[in-house]
Amino acid sequence: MTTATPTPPLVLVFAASDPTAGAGIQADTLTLASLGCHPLSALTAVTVQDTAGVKGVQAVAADFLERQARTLLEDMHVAAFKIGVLGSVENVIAVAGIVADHPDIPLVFDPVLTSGRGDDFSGEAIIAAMREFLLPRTTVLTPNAPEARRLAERHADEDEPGIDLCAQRLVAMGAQYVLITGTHESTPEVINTLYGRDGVLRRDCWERLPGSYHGSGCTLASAIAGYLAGGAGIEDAVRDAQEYTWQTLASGFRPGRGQFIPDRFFRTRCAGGNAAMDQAEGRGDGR
Ligand code: PXL
Repeated sequence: MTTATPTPPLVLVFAASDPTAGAGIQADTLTLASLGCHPLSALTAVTVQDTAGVKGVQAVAADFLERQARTLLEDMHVAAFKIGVLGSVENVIAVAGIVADHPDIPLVFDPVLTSGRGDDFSGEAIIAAMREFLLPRTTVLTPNAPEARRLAERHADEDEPGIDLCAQRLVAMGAQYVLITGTHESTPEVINTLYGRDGVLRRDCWERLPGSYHGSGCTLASAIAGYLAGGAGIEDAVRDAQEYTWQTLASGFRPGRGQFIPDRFFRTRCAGGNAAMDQAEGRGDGR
């Protein structure tokens, strides 16, 4: 009899395809694999894009999305969920129904409203469905500051609410924890703040790197899901995922004419475990 290798923690990702593998389900898969999890996927939408921008988005039919996820959940024991771009109101409702059937599995929700380059992913109807159906089931919500402002809504008689107030509102809508990232703010350092029911739990400052990166939010949210799947508590998972993400960005590369892509395998490459690149270097063809 052969001894089976123990199964790594399984994380089920609901997200859209990004063919550049900078963001989207490919980014989640790379991140989770590099952290020692096994990534399962339920594809929500297909995009056409390069490193400069999104050229097209097509949502997967909600019933087909639902079949992808339920088939996996009937077969395997999932340790965490991660949700990214959903692509349609129907998909938000389908995913909310699925995760509601598994209330004990921690859920990291990255409410992607636009790509980092401003391409729209979620119109007002999708945002309203996220508020109503998904926030109440979210363990950790990971908006950037502009997404937090849009999701939290400005009341008719007020100026733009501060970020702490937005977090408070998102917690009141049902998210257990909210991690607001400061990448899009004009502060000299990037400041990320984790909120819980009683307010701020931790605030982490990171050196702002000079490049423009594609997929940093996907990396961060899936890393949190990966650490939670491995058994970490919320605050540790958030701290370790930020550290990991910063390292992927610091090792980022620029494969095309557009943005940099985080290197989720920076550790393996440092250790020389990099067969394809070693071969290319051996050939000396400069590629
Ligand atoms: O980075 C957010 C994001 C998530 N998912 C997909 C994307 C992007 C950004 O472009 O394309 C599929």
